[in-house]
Amino acid sequence: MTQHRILVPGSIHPHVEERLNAAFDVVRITKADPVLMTDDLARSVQGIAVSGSLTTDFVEAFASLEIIANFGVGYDGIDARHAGEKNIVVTNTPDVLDEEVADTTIGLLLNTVRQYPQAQAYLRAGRWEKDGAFPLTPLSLRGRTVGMYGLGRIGQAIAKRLEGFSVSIAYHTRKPREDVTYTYYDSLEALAEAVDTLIAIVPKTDWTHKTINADILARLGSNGVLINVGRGWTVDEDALVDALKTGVIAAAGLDVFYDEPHVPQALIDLPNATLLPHVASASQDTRRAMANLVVDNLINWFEKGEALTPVPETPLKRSQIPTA
Ligand code: A2R
Repeated sequence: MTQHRILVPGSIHPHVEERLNAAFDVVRITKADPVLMTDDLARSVQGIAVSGSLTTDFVEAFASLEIIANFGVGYDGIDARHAGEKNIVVTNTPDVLDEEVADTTIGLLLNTVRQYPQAQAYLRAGRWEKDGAFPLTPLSLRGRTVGMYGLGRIGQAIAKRLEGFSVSIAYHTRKPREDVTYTYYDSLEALAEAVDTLIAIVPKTDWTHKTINADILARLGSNGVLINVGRGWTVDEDALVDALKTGVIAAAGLDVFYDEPHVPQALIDLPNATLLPHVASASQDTRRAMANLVVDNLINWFEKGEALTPVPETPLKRSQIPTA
C-alpha cells in the first residue's frame, strides 16, 4: 500500500501505534495544537488517529486531510458536521464495546443499590469480626422500574441484561424504536416521573446538556437511583449533589463526569454516590478491539475507498472527495 501519512496527536492506545507503524507513514506531535503545525504537516497529512479532541482550527490547517479516526464511540471531541463540510470523513468505534459497557453498567447499578464496595471495605477494615454484620442495605434492585435515557447500541445491550433481572423497563429517545417492547415515553420528564431508576446512555450533544437536572431528579423521587455511563455533560452535577445530600433521590452511580478527570469533592464526600473513573469499556480485550477498529477504518479508507464505521454526519466515500 502507498505510504499514506497519518498524524497521531497526543497519546493513543499502543496497539493503534503498532498497527499504524506497519501500514502507514506515521508522524506524531505531543498534542493537537495548531502551534505545533508545520508547512510539511499541513500539506502532507491525509489521516488523523486520535483519542481526545480536535478543534476546528486544527482540522482546517490540513490541506489534504481525508479522514479522522476517533478512538471511542463518542466522537463529541470532533465537530463532525464541520468535518463533513470539509469533505473529511470521521469514524468512531461502535459495537465492539457495547457488551463491556453494558456489563459495567449492571455492575455499577448493583454496587450502587446494594453497596458492595462499602461492604467489602467493611470486611477489609476488620469490622465484620469486630462490629458484626454489615448493615442491611436500604436499597435493592428488587421491584425497581428502570428507565433507559438512550436506547441505542449500548442502551439495548444494557436493557437486554436488565430483562434477566426481572425489572420493568421503559425508555426515552427522540424517536420510539419499533424493534423493542419496552414502554416508550416521549419526554425525559415523563420517563423520570414513571420510573425510580434512570440509566443515562446518550451522547454529548447540544440537546443533552445538563438535561438530568433538579426537576428530573425530583421526578425520580426519594427512592430514586441515577446511573450515568454516557457522558458527564448530561448531568447537572450541582443539582445532583444537592439531590443526594437532601434525599431528593437515594443514590447515584457514575462512571462519567462533567470535567474529567476532575471529580467534584462534594460528590466524593457523598456516601450514597458510587464513583468509577470512566472505566466502562476499559478492559484490555475491548480496548484492543477498539484500537483495531481505528486502524481498520484507516486501512479500509485508503485501500478500498470507504470507511468501516463512518459517523452519520459524514457518510462519505473516498471517490466523492474532490482532492482524493
Ligand atoms: O434520540 P434517538 O432516537 O436518536 O435515540 C438515541 C438517543 N439519543 C437521545 N435520546 C433523547 N434525547 C436526545 N437528545 C438524544 N440524543 C440521542 O441516544 C439512541 O437511542 C442513543 C444513542 O445511541 P447510539 O448512537 O447507538 O450510541 P451508543 O453506541 O449506544 O453510545 C452512546 C454514548 C456514546 O455517544 C458515548 O457518549 C457513550 O455512550 O459512550
